[in-house]
Amino acid sequence: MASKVDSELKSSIIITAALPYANADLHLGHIASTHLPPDILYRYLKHGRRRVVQVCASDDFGTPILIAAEREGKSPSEYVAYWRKRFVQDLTGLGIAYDLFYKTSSKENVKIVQRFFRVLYKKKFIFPADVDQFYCEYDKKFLPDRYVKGKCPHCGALDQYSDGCENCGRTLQAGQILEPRCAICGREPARRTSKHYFFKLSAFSQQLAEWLASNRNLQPEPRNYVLNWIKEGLQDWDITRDIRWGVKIPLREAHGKVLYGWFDNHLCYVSTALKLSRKSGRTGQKYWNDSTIYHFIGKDIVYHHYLFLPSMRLGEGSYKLPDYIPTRGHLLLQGKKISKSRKWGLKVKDFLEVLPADYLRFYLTRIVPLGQADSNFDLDELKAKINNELVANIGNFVYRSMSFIKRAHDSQVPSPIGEGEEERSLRSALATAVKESGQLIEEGHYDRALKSVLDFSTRCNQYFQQKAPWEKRSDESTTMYYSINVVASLAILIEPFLPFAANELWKQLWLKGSPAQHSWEDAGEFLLKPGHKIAEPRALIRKVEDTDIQRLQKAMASA
Ligand code: B3M
Ligand code: ZN
Repeated sequence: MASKVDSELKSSIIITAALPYANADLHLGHIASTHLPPDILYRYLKHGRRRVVQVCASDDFGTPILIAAEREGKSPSEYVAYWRKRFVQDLTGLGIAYDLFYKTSSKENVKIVQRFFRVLYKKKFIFPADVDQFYCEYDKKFLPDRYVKGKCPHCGALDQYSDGCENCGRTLQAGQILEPRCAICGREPARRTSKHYFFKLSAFSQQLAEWLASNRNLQPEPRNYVLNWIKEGLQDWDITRDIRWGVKIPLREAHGKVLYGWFDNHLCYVSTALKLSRKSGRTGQKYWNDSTIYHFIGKDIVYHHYLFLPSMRLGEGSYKLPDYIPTRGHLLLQGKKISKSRKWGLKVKDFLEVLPADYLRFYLTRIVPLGQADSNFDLDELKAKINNELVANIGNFVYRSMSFIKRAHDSQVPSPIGEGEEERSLRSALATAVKESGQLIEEGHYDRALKSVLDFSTRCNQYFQQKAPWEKRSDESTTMYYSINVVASLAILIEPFLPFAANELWKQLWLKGSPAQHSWEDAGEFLLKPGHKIAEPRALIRKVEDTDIQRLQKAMASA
């Protein structure tokens, strides 16, 4: 991705992450592609005191959620409220700093969704058509999406939902599934005609192709395969469902239907961001259109974000398209695909019961690149990376420097006596790390940005080792002045990745405020003056033990 951040210094930035369905716990897959990458960018931008907000929400509507609520004997709104609360707990636990984690069922979202519908309908981008639908005579209802199971017409996989095949990944249109069965009672459903509304996706083919070709911030891989889909021809899109749980169709002849979840959910990016804009006193639409917009997603929802979302905005006409849609691949666990039905996954809450949030942030950032390739979460590698890089590299340098100051200087930062060759070289390594890591973050390469910070920390360890302050040479105070100051620099540089460790370190350095209040460039300055007293050093990061790994292994198999 090309970096535009510099030239956009004055404008505001809106960052969104794909909305989790309100029917299951967040697992590591959600975090790797969708919640952690934007949080690194957000935290970094805040260091520059940029006007940036980060929003997300629970995706509340849809058939699977309604079915699950019915099964638990809860009202759907009660059911989704439970999950939203769980999401907020997990995300807060991970230090993902949303300015607002809202919901697609909010009154603000319903309002904007209905407005979109009305405008698109008036402009004839939405039109009615009769469709053949499954209907269960026994349960007396229409059976959309997950209410019907059967055989995939493409690959023959059994026990697939009627809206898409988990096995071959294709989406299915109503009525395509073979050997259909009602998911509630198991009986074979009848077919009935029902009036639905369609969105004229095909009308936007050309505009979409132009936008995809001209927006140079988009990643080439998704751009190219989406352009291919357009070439193959886009199908108009059934945006109504015969259920009660959803945004009501704002027409008199709504036929007891609601809008399909993918019509309303991405508009929640807009409605949620606008709710924050009202707080800042700016009018909503202008705020949106003056901002740089990022939508972070996983590669499984490219179709929806590169086609549905922009075409609805183009058709309605008042909200600009995204500037960036950072798209990342799937996360495998121990080499295997995460799967609910195969009970293979790792929930955020289970991870946090065993190890601190920063460990997950660190490891995921290290292994997930910007791109479509899948990444593999491996427990042995997690242990090795934490113990060798986080503990033995950063943790070691920080602890050694601080303990030395405590022991040899009564916890006071000593005065340097001149600057030698090694000091000049350390300073220049610091300047490089600050610049390089910042640039890599702006380009979306968080893995490489973190590596750059780690390389600097390696350099700090070498400096300390070379200068051997314990030998009490004449320039020992210079060594310690430099060492403790680059410790403070590291606190700023690790903050987007490891916010908990960064803040803890800040406290131990007895500095005012927080590392987040400093600009990125401040990391290149020496913030600790001679005479400054530091607090009691404590090990920032503990090692990962075999018992931790065993507990995580167990949690994976029972996810
Ligand atoms: N809830 C699908 C998913 O969780 C969907 C994303 C909505 S983003 C507007 O992958
Ligand atoms: Zn299939």
